[in-house]
Amino acid sequence: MRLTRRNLLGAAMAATLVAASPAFAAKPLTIGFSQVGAESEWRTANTASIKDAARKAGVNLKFADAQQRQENQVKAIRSFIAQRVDVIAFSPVVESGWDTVLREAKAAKIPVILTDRAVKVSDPSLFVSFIGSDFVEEGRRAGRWLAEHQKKNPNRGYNIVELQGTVGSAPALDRKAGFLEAIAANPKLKIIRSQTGDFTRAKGKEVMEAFLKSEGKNINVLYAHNDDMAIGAIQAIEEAGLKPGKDILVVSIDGVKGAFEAMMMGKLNVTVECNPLLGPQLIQTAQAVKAGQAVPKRITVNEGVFPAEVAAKEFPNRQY
Ligand code: GYE
Repeated sequence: MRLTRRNLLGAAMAATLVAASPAFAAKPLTIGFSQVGAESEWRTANTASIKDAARKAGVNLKFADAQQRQENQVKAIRSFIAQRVDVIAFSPVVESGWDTVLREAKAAKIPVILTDRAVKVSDPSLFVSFIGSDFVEEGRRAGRWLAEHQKKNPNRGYNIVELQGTVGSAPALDRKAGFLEAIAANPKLKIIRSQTGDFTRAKGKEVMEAFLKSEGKNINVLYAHNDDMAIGAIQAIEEAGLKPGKDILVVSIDGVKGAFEAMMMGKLNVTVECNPLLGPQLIQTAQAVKAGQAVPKRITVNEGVFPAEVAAKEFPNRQY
């Protein structure tokens, strides 16, 4: 073949096409991700962050919504194993009951990354890394805010009602434990009722209605394990003819926009931040694991506490 300009051009074009064709490009990383559900504003932001980070990194994300049920997560993980994904990631709805399915993933040599919530397993090698917040510390921060508030009114007692998150979930167990620890030394702070509101607005409202029916004006403080339950409960408090944020102090966790709006209206007193934007860290960790690099077993997230006084100033900076 004579090397004419036209031939050269044709060869160059063909080479470019070959390089760009999927058969020759490096195989994209495939991650199977089992999400808890869509129970809260926090979860919506978490899902968006993960999908967005995967898209930006060119990762093939297989996303499954478990609708708050462990059995759906187990099914999703088994299907990811059958599909031979590169990495499995999931946010476990509850802490216990994962040994069997995680052993199956290990036997299939598929690394598992936990995001957001922890698991209790007999063998820590069943997952490579856990990326998420320190929920005990979040509970302590909520308790400390209340203990500080109480110091300003030292003679007053405070009866607290608690709206717990999903039964058996790491954030519900840990946020309860951290809060109790922070108020333990103060006899003026007393939890009089505690029940789950499953992290949703609807349940938060329903359970608060029941608390109000049985305890009425005895209630001085609501401690909610997330903002959505607090927002539902705020409605119940108003419907009972009381002022949330004043007649009943409201303390919650997450720091979603809805909480900042409630603070700006004087209906919520403080929210402890829990950052849902875990997508970029998850994708980076999955890529590192796939490349055979060592990753930290525990990756935490930096977070703050936002009382109502700073809500208006902070609101424009909020990303979720
Ligand atoms: O606080 C709550 C969500 O696991 C940290 O789950 C997460 C919690 C979050 O439903 O709003």
